[in-house]
Amino acid sequence: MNPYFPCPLLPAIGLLEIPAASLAAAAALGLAVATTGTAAEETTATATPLFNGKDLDGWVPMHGGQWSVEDGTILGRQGAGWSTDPARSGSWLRSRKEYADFVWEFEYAINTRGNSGVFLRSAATRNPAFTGHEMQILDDLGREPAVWSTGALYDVAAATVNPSKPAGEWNRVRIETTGPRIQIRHNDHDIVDHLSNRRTRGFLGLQNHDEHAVVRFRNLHLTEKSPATPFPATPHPIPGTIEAEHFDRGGAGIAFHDVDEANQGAPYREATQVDIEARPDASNGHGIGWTRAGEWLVYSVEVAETGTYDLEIPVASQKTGGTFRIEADGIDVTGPISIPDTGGWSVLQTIRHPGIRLEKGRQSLTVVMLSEGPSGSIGDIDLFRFSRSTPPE
Ligand SMILES: [Ca+2]
Ligand SMILES: [Ca+2]
Ligand SMILES: [Ca+2]
Repeated sequence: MNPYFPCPLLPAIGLLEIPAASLAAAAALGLAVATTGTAAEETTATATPLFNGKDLDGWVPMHGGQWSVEDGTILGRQGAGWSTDPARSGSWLRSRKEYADFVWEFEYAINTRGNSGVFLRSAATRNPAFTGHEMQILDDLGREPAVWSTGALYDVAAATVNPSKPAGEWNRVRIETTGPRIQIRHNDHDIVDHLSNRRTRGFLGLQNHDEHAVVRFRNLHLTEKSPATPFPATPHPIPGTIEAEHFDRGGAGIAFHDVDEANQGAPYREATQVDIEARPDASNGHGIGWTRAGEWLVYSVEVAETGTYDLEIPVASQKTGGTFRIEADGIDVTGPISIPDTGGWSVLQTIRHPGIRLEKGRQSLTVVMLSEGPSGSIGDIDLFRFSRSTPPE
């Protein structure tokens, strides 16, 4: 569903999950949430080079194609595998990290009759032109703008004018994202201003389209407008324990997505749509409840060393719960994890998921709610405890 227009109906099952006293507090908070939105979270803005001019550090080649660095530019050729099948991806170069709200500036040059594109907020699986968006790049100077011509959000929104320069010349692009809004300036023309119903967070990418196309990119800079930042203050160390209720700061679409605007639970954190429940049996006295398919939560972490980790998660569910997975910098590292019937919403039971491969360093873990079970929910989650796998590999 469209993540920006939350369902106003509160699922009845959620009312079973917390005491009546907390509901009154939630109602009061719900009003505050609706009026203040996510503006209360702090923002920072620093332009960062996405390309060091020397190598492809920070980028990940996907599905073949030939990528190289020449004369301070990223050069793509010998692309393969592209189609309009939303399930299949061709060759592209993906940013290692995911981004939400940003200003992305870069220059590109395309060869005669060449075809390329850039991706924004795309997933690492399926066709990135359809999980996020593709801004089209073609050698098509002088053609009428269409949803497939240069500058268009491919298949979605045509450019107001065709901004293309002749083949081989450098074109300058500025793409700005703000929640659902995507604005594109191309060679000093404002050509796209679109409200998207797709992902609000994902990878950036450069397309390597076919064996004829030769595309160059240079001067790639990104300004993150509202990056997710750790709560309460510093990245959660791994190995270590992450309270489920300690998802990042940054607000909706950046640090989390929740299907309804109100916090159905306890007023533990200000102005969050995430449903935090107070429960005396939980670590830190709180956990996450009212979990629904499509919701996600971001946690900034610092992994001590590359290796394999085991995960323990205290959960509660009345009837069999649903499934979720964990992504590390946007890559699925667990597959679906199922929450069992623990005997009731008030009964925590620790589930285990061994053998999770994590790379050393700072990164974002995203808990993605996949599907609801007979309980009508995914399940209540207290915390995530990571320990080194025993015996170590
Ligand atoms: Ca909510
Ligand atoms: Ca929720
Ligand atoms: Ca907790």
